[in-house]
Amino acid sequence: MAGDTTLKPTTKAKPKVERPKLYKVILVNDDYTPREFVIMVLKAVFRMSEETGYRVMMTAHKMGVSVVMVAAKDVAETKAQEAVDLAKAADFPLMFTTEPEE
Ligand code: TYC
Repeated sequence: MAGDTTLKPTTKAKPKVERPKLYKVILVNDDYTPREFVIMVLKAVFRMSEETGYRVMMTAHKMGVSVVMVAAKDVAETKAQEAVDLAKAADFPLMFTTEPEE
């Protein structure tokens, strides 16, 4: 019918482009794991060069902790687990943890 207008409800989709939170992998110092072993793990799991591995290891050694990488949650957790598994296999107490970035 003329003049008959049906108004469709307009649903305006709010663009929700929230980036997934990134997670830090953190290397934790201890008194027992040899420095060379820490560097070996950093090179093997995190593809670091000898120089970068040495610097990251020394930061944890001196400061207590050091950020190793920042990645999506699943990647960070998998890498941390791989690194801890290598340490466990060699009977060292070396720890890697993950935490969300602010
Ligand atoms: N503190 C250890 C040592 O003196 C070396 C070490 C460095 C261990 C960093 C863990 O995350 C670490 N042998």
